[in-house]
Amino acid sequence: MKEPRTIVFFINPPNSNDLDTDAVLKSNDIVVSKGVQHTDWANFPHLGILSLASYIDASPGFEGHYIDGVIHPLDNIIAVIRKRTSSTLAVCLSAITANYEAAIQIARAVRNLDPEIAIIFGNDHFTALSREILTRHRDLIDCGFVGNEVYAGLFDYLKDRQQSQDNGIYPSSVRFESERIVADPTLQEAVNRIIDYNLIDRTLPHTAVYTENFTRRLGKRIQSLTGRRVRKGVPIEIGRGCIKFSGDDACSFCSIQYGSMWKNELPANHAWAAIHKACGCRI
Ligand code: B12
Repeated sequence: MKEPRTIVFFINPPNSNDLDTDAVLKSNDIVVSKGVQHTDWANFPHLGILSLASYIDASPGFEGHYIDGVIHPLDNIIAVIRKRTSSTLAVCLSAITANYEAAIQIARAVRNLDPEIAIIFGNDHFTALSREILTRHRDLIDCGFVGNEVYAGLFDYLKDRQQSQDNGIYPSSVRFESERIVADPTLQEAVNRIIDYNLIDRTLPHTAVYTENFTRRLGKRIQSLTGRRVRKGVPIEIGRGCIKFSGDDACSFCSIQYGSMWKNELPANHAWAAIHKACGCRI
């Protein structure tokens, strides 16, 4: 019997305008975003795919791989998948409008590499336009998930794909089944607390670039504004407020932001430590 495939890639595709322009035009897609709307924002890890990769990696029978295409060129991303083709179960693409065409290009390359690898989409662009995207790319995208509460559905879908099935109920999924689009309802989920910051550098190195960019673009500015030296960062969504759950990490939202790697390196007089003192959590 064949060994079951275990590897699941979680990819933040590069911003579409960073691809070779000719290739983008040749792919004959409608270009939904313009170069001028993008920046190279490789200052922080991509928390969405890190969180999903960590969750899946911690599940028995799966290996989660994190890749940020804002740092690594498309060819390198495909080469990494090519090297592991026969063990790769799925490639999960995190699509916002800025990187949607790049996501489609990665999906096409993976499909050409091995049609058995499941192509899964998620994040805002898919959430907003799931039916349109699936109708246009029904032969390319096996399944997509809408919204944030996608962990249980994604796990169930991957588990079934591992056993060559895909006709169960997968909360938050949208996909083609028997010639029609099926959307399974979302189930309320607790915040995922499994975050493995080691995954950031396990498949390809990312931290050095994040740190270098952070220092150059933000560190100096923070120092001139606050007098504090900050070497690394992860974004905090302050618009959402601080969700204060009790527990070891005190603040579950911040625990997403400050996993061991970043947290241990945060000096007590760090600018964000001050922010968090104000919000009352014990980082
Ligand atoms: C932090 C942040 C950043 C950070 C980090 C980005 C990153 N790569 O993680 C920085 C500052 C670097 C950044 C940069 C940019 N950002 Co920004 N960013 C945010 C912000 C504030 C929070 C995102 C976040 O971390 N959420 C927490 C994590 C855990 O959730 P998540 O990433 O959404 O992932 C969840 C789901 O979406 C889903 N999911 C995600 N990916 C996948 C993939 C699969 C297969 C599945 C199944 C599910 C899934 O599951 C996750 C768990 O629940 C959002 C606004 C918001 N409140 O959401 C804007 C936002 C995502 N950014 C946006 C934009 C436009 C950009 C830039 C293009 C800006 C620019 N002009 O350059 C760049 C793009 C950089 C890039 N290509 O990665 C827009 C996207 C609009 C759109 N839908 O197209 C948003 C929505 C802000 C806005 N309203 O305009 N951003």
